[in-house]
Amino acid sequence: MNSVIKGFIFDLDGVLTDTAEYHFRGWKQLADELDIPFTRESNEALRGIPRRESLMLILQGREFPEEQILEMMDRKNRYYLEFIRGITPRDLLPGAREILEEIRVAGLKSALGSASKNAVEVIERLGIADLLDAIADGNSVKLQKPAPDLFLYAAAQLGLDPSTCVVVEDAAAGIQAAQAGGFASIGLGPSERVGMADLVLPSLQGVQLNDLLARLGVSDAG
Ligand code: B16
Ligand code: MG
Repeated sequence: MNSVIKGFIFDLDGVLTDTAEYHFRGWKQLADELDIPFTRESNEALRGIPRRESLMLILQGREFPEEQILEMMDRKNRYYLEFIRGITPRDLLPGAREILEEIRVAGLKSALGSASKNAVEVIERLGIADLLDAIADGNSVKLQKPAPDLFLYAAAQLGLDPSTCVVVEDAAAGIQAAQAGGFASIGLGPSERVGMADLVLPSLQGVQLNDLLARLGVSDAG
């Protein structure tokens, strides 16, 4: 791992805010309409997984023509868009704004690295658009996590080498993507899920930049 860190790439859902609940409600409404069983427990498997792949997991091998697949994805997204209309800065997860501000004050860079095609709308509603130097979202690259492409795109937007960036993720697929791209990684959540990250924390609450860098065994560029 490089000993100098110049930037951070943050996942959105599960790291900066908890849109997972709204994704769940959208999928649940669709699944109910299709009479397909779908529970909060099965929703856990969709963490960090893009829209089409999420639908495939819900359909569990049931086959539909492409036209209907597209309609289902669109229907779920319409429900989701309704839910996220209510997002405000109060929906930031504890510690999220504080660490973004600390990174900015320290002269380091921050980017978003989210699989969501709705990420820009969410960060604007959260009021953190001005704290992010670059956006990589579900529209930025073709290959999604666990492929490293999204994070590589984010690092390129920041003008930084992957070895100088830390990815912060809550999903196993996201940590795999970070490692595949040569990034240092911080996993938020239980070690059964993100235990392969370089550093595992319960959340960003109370987290301080210097402490993070020290625990990763790196220093900042300053
Ligand atoms: P959309 P992240 C992911 O966000 C969510 O965790 C996942 O549940 C969702 O299906 C995916 O975005 C795509 O979202 O339907 O809005 O394009 O964790 O990568 O920030
Ligand atoms: Mg996530």
